[in-house]
Parts: sequence; C-alpha cells; structure tokens
Amino acid sequence: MEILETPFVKRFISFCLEGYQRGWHERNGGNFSYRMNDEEVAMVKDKLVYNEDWKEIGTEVPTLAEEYFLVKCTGAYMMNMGSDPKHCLGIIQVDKTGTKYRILFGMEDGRRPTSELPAHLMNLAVVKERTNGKYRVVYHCHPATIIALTFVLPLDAKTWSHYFWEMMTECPIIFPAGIGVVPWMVPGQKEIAVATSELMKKYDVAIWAHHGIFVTGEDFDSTWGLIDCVEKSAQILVKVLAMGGIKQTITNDNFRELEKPFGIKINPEFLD
Ligand code: 2HA
Ligand code: ZN
Repeated sequence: MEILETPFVKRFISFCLEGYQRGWHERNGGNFSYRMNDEEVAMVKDKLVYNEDWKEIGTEVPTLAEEYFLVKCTGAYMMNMGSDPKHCLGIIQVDKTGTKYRILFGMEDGRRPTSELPAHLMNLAVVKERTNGKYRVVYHCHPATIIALTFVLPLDAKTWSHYFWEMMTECPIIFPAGIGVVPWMVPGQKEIAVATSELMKKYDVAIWAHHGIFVTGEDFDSTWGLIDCVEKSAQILVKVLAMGGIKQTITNDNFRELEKPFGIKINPEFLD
C-alpha cells in the first residue's frame, strides 16, 4: 500500500488540518507524533528506505527501542500537511539503544523531525508504560485561550484542574486525573521534555506556560476529543471570568457523584 494512502497517515494529516483550521498552528507552530502499531508497520514496511544515518534524539527512550513513529517535520506548516505531506511529515525508527533515530520515509530534501522530538518521544514512552501500551498519540499546539489563561491563573495543577473541570460537566469524566502545568521553559530542549514527561506519568494534559499545551491519548479521535474539550473549557472560563467570575458552580460533592455512574476516579488531591 502507498504510505500516503494508509488510514493512519490520512488520519494524521486530517488531524493536523483540523488543528490548523482551529487556529492552533500559526506559522510552523505545534507538532504531532504517533507510535505505529505492528499492523501499520507491516502495511508500509516494503516502502520504507533503510539507508539514512542514525542521528541523536537528544534524550534516552529505551522502552521505545526499534519502534516506528509518524512525526511532523520541524519548520513545516500544519497548513501544508495535506498538499505537501512528503515535506511536512515522515516515518522514523528509534534504534536499539533508544538514543538515536533514522528517517525511513518522507522528510524529503533534508527535512528533520519536529524540534520537540525529545518531548514527544519521552511522553510517548511514559504514556506507553502508564497505559500498558494503549496510548500512541502525542499532540502539541498553541490554542490562544489556553495560552491567555497562563497569564492569569496560578501555574499549578490543582487550580487548572479544578477550574477546567468546573466549566463543563463532561470535563472531569474526560480528564479525571486533571491537568499538569509546566512553568515557562526554553522549548525544544531535554529539560522541558523531562518536565513534561514527569507530568505525563499522571496526566493526559500538560500546559506549557505562555506557550501551549501537550495532550496524549490512545488514538487520534480520543486525543482530538481531549484537546477540543480542554480548549472549550478554557473559552468558557474566560467568558465566566470576564462576566465577573463564578457565582455558582459544580461542587466537590457533585464531582464525587459522577464517579460511580461513569466508572471514573476523579483525582482526590484536587477535590478539597
Ligand atoms: O514550532 O511549537 O514548541 C514548533 C513548536 C515548538
Ligand atoms: Zn510550541
């Protein structure tokens, strides 16, 4: 099968274009990665080219050794993902030691993987372990309302989780663990990758102060649903704050009432 015709590549592209339509990807902003499953690797294996040199990832991800990933290119505009995929995305493989990668498809004319490759791979490693291999998607984007709130809300997980749960009843059901927050840090470096992946041990959502957000999930739809809910919650919160603030809300007891019917455990650290 042609690589660009496979369902997972098509869905990766449609996800990027939807994010662009939402205004979450100005210029080359944001990035995206997907850990391919065995069937997807088998589907494209005879079209991959194994003659590129191994390059340093910039961090260590031994639990991802020899796995295959579909990732956005650095510098690429999400806007162009559909019309020029061979310059905007590529398939890479991690080596046996988990310290190097090589390009097997796409990333033509010297393009390279996203500048946030260390953060993507470290997050994918952490969530793979936390979910026994279920989670495969990591998405980073720059939604204006979420970023705006990083200038106003205290930068701690409890504040963000509680406010974002309060804004829509479905939110605690969709992200019951809550939202982690990384303070302002230099992007593209190992330090921010380590800080984010520490949060991904607990949360599916990590805010990057004054920059954007990382979300993770099992598949493309659930990851999309998650970022969509978080950004919508942010929009409601801004409206509520602009209208003079919360006058009545969902109580902590109300939150606890959701647990049994929806079979979830809402992070008790944020419910007092
Ligand atoms: O341009 O968003 O964080 C990619 C980014 C870097
Ligand atoms: Zn960014």
